[in-house]
Amino acid sequence: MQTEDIQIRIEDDRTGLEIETLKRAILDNLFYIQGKFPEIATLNDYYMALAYTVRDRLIHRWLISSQTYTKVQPREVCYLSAEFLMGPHLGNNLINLGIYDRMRQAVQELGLNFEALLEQEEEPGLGNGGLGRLAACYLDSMATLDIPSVGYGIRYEFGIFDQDIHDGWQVEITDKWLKNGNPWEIARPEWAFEVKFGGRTERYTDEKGRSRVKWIPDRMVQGVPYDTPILGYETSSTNTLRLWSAQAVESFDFRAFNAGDYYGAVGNKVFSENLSKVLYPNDEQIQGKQLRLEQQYFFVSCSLQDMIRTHCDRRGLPISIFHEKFTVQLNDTHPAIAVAELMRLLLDEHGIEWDQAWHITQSTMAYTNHTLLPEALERWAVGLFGSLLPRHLEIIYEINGRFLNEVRLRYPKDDERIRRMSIIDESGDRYVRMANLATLGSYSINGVAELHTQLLKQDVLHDFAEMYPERFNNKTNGVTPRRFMVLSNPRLTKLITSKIGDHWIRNLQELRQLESFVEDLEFRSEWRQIKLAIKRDLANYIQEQNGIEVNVDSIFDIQAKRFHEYKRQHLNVLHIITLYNRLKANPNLDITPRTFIFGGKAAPGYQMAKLIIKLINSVADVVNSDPDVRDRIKVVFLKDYNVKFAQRVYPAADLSEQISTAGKEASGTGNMKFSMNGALTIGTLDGANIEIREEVGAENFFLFGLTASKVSQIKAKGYDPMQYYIANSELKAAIDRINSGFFSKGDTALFKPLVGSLMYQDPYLLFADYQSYIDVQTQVGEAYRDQDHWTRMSILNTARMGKFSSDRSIREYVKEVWKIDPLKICPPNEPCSIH
Ligand code: T68
Repeated sequence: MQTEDIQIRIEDDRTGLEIETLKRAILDNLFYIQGKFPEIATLNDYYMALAYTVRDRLIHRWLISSQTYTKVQPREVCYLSAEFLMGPHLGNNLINLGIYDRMRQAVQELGLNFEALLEQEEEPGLGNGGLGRLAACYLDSMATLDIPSVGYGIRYEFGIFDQDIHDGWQVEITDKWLKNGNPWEIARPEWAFEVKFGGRTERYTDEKGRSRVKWIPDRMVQGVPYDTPILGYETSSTNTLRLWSAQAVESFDFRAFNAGDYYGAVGNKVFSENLSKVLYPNDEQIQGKQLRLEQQYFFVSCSLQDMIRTHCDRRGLPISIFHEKFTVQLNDTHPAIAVAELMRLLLDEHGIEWDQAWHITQSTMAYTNHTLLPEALERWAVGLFGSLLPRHLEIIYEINGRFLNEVRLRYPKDDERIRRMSIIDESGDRYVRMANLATLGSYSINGVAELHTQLLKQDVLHDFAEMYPERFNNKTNGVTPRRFMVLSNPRLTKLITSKIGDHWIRNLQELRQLESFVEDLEFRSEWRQIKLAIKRDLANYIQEQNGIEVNVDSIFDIQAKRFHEYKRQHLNVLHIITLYNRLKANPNLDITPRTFIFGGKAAPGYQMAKLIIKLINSVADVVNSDPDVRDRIKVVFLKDYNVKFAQRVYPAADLSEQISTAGKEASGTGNMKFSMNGALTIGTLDGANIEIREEVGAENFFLFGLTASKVSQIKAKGYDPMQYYIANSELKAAIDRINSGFFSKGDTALFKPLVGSLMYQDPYLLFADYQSYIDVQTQVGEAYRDQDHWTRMSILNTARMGKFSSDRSIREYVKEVWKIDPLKICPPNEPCSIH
């Protein structure tokens, strides 16, 4: 097909990529968009002008993409996620447009500081951690691989809180990320949808004499889409991130107002606008709050209505082939209500019969599980669920009834199995189990690393995997090398590219070619110099932020991730205290100097996680100022860990701490980002660590600890942490040191909850893994002394990380799950044909 007819031909300051054009465009946007002249423009005005200059160039590609999709009507992926942890857009868009260096020059020629402008961008922190960041990496890869896709989520007015530290404690501060405006989004109020809540259902007979159901809600909210363009790397494909913002519905408001219920009307406005107000800051633990279910249903309903409108109205296609044109990937169970909502839309709004509706639904949905932790498995009290979504509860009962009949046929008289597989948990108070709903409603169910998928099939979804083995598959996570190497580590990128060219950026397996440079003395020296320069940058940042001077020749030993007991930041602390005790006992002890760096947020209601942060800061205070230590160890807690900051941290690490209790971390993705940037990993056989070790080689990975199966065995036998405490003098000394009040100015009560939990329960087996961890840390210290050997291991880590590009993950989803063909988008102003 010739596509000249869908070319948009504009040749002006909004599209040109030459330095002079870019300069003119920035000044033009400063003038016309910001309404400022240079003499009075603030840094933010210049940032906005620069961002609009970049956005203009995206929009051209975006509109060509969207016109092409309208014309070709390809199959599309809709990635439904309650979280998208995008991080700053500007730098990434410049990389993907291929004009990073040119733009820097343009900006400098205008007399502006490019780095300061990049820094000026407020981070859109619309996610908690790994799950939200994975969604963002996948958007980048889908666009890069020319896969027509939309990311659907919520435009939270306040994202994940900013973290401050007061007296060693975490303090949460509201994240007002929209305060200076968001140049990357475009509001589309004309494409809003209404979402119903509460009320009751009514049966009626339609004109064809069929029995139908009508939902009469008692509240209504409007979802307004805000669109952000997502450009791929070295392609014109530009997909959409569509985030829904909740607004009051005018007509609904007026009805109450006319009846004299002014407060009721205003109340509805408050209810509506609260919906998308704030992201729930809890990762891996659910709270069962009504507002959270409202948020989930709100964005799911808007998104499905949007897909159906595109399909039926814009493309004029019959609803019966909806599943051929759309596939929905559910990012965990947060959007799992989509199963019931699509059924409702098909049954009640489109008048489709049950069996066909179920066929369409089940052929549309695919579900990714991200956790096995029981406290993170979503379930909603039936009462709450029914009062908010009465029609959905009926549909779920019907799905469940039909399903359990099948189970009964297949496994007669197995009541236990029926109880386990039911969507409704009836073991006590009744709950809707969202994982069961998602599993049953999906044609594909996947875990996020080999071990995780295996445990998922063995444990949480065992009965389902037995009944529908063909639906289960693994998709090991990946991360985008554009943001986490090219953008965040320009020095290393330049060195790599000077040796092997730049194809590795879209085909990460090509990093393997670096292996042939391992024996090259000069290459190793350059590699080492680069790491040192990056460490110097981080050291300056630490000096600025924390006022702590660190030794750049020490091992930068970094643990950066959300705080959770299963991630075992406190095991890391036990190692620090052990080293400290050794130095106190023997001040002349020859140890490899280390800088322990921590970053991460704790859920605001998670007391134990917050206490671990306090412990780190308390240990830091003591260790950093003890003259006996003589700067051989330093402890640094860097506050407010987010994407922006992560990009600074990964490249600077020598050692990456991936020390979760085996079987608990579904995959991990930080582990990949560190290793790609040449850090060595100290880690357990958990999540993707196992696959990373397989790739980089056991000799380039510091392994310690129990395996997942050993962990369950020990637990089954009855684990007694006290035995380890009694038998291990160094462990005992470390624990006693905390207990004695040594780190808490004599306050022996402060860390009691933490120490007590370890000594008497230790649910995450720190004591059982302690000695192994300490031993391997000793090996790390020794290995670091041979800088040349360490550098070889570092190079091999980077060289062998090709598997962990999110491009690989997305290729697997495309081929094995979604079955979508790539669709090339014509570059602006170049006639081409669509394949
Ligand atoms: C993470 N999960 C996994 N959850 O812990 C991690 N949870 O192993 C994995 O690599 C990553 O997902 C990507 O697959 C999360 O990040 C959450 O953030 C979360 C948020 C809300 C509710 C529950």
